[in-house]
Amino acid sequence: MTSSAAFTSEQKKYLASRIREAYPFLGQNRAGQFTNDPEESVYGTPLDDLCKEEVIKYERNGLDVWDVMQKNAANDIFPDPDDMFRYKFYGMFHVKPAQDSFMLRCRIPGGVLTSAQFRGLAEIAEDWGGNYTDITTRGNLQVREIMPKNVINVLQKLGDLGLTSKGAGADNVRNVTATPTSGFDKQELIDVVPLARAMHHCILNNRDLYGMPRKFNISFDSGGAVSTCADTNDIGFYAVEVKESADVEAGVYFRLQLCGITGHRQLASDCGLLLRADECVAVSAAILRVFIEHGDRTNRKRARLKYLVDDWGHEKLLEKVQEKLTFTLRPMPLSDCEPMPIKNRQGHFGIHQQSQEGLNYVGVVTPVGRMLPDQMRQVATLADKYGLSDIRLTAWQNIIIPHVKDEDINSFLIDLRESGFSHTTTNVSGGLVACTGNTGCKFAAANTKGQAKILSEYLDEHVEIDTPLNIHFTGCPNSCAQHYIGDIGLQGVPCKIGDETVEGYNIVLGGGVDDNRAIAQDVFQSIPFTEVPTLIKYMLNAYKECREGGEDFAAFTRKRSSDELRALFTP
Ligand code: SRM
Ligand code: SF4
Repeated sequence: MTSSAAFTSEQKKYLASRIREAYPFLGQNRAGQFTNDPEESVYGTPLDDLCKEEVIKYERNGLDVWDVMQKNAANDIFPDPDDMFRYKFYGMFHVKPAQDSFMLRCRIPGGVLTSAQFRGLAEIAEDWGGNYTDITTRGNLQVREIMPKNVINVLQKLGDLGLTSKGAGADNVRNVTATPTSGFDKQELIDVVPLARAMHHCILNNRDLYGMPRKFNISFDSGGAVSTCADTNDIGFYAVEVKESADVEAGVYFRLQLCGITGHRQLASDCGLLLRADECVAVSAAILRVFIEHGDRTNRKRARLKYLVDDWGHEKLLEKVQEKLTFTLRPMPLSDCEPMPIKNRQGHFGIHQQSQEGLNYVGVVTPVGRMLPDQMRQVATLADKYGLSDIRLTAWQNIIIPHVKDEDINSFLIDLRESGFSHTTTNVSGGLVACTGNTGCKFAAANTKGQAKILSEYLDEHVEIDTPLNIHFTGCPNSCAQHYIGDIGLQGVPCKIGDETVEGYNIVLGGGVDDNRAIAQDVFQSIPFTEVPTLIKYMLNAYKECREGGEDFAAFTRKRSSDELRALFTP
């Protein structure tokens, strides 16, 4: 703690009363809260009870460090620990000891970029970063190895590109995701990019929507073919069709799902409401404000929406949300809606016809999301030459280039190949997702990105799999790459071989999202990575031998207990 810790509780109360006398109504306090009682509590939590991060936010709002960043940039120094936390309000993470530099996390609502923005991001990585970028599991982009002197250069350029990183880290609503094929997907019910953008701007322009009790995720699913994993989010909107109902006109609406948080082994659940598209942003803002007012500010482990709803239930939460709305929430059982369209698990790569006659989108494989600036420029050129300069990033850490004409497909593919990219991949590599891992993240117990590539190359060479498979590599229990939704999920752990500690994984099996939803079950613990490729090869061969009909790996594993799977899959 910094300055406030220097005062006793009595002194703080005295100072608070003096400030109140001098300023009877302060409006919005430093924590971003609208109040006339600014110095005694943060949304009802007494100052003495606040956890460390809340004290930091209380002492100075994370949005108010621009001058500090400028000064530190001029002197090429890192901030003090409190400002280090506040820098994350600008998407700047000091990732020491993994790397003694900043990582920039952008905000790219719906993962939608123009080719000019893509080129600009490549330049940021080249001029001020480590000369590479990573697509994240929220269809977003990170640039690493930024030195303190370049923080302002990077943020200014991001602004010049029409992008921002505000609220990309710390206790803020993270990048708003949307189905990456929105606007051109043959099976979508509604284009959800406008909703993701509206949500993004609502957050950016309401100061009270920063500095929540903890991070928060919002996602919009269009009913399209490619998953955006909306049910792993705190709020997941799913487009649905209502054909016949006494209560509403036939049409497309949204279901509201709440409290997805897969690191805590929970997918979001439907809360019994039907929303019109134009109601979704207001409902999200109301939920955020209820969470801001009532979320736990004393214990970080219980500060996510899940724990408020665990205490209250959906009903009480929705009552509080209703109080903040100017329209009445509309209950409707999920069973009164048409079944949600099924996802195409390979829809994020390969060539797919669009809803627009004669046009196609092409999913380009970018293994574990890493790209070099030159590769990014090549993608931008392809999007300009064959498409409408539109580039989409997916939660599967790859790229989609839409609007390629039928007659141009062949030359597009030739150019794509010449750029060193491919639109085809195997059932293993196509579903490979990996978090940053120990080359960049201090929490990681393993080199997730590197080992994910080694594993997929090994499996591509040694096993033939005829059904899509998602393999998720997460470096620690935080679950950034969502191992609990993988057909195969690997979570990094240190392992002992004799006296030596080596990188290894716990392995979970049978997870999935959307129409295939399930939290994977724990099957293997502490397997050194050197043994992982052969173990998974054995697993996949055993599955192929024992499966019934064409059942996929997830269906196969879900029919069996953890003990049965361990027995069957142990070589
Ligand atoms: Fe994450 C913390 C990377 C998506 C759950 N996550 C971190 C930090 C910031 C660790 C740190 O404090 O230094 C990682 C930075 C590594 C680095 O330097 O790159 C990090 N998380 C990532 C990314 C980059 C993984 C990736 O390679 O794609 C993802 C960035 C998404 C984005 O663009 O915003 C990322 N993290 C997620 C997800 C998935 C999602 O958001 O859809 C989750 C699980 C969902 C959830 O709601 O929890 C996730 N990250 C966490 C947690 C655990 C939070 C919890 O309450 O359990 C932490 C730890 C924390 O917040 O204290 C964390
Ligand atoms: Fe870091 Fe753990 Fe997230 Fe991987 S899962 S990026 S190791 S915090």
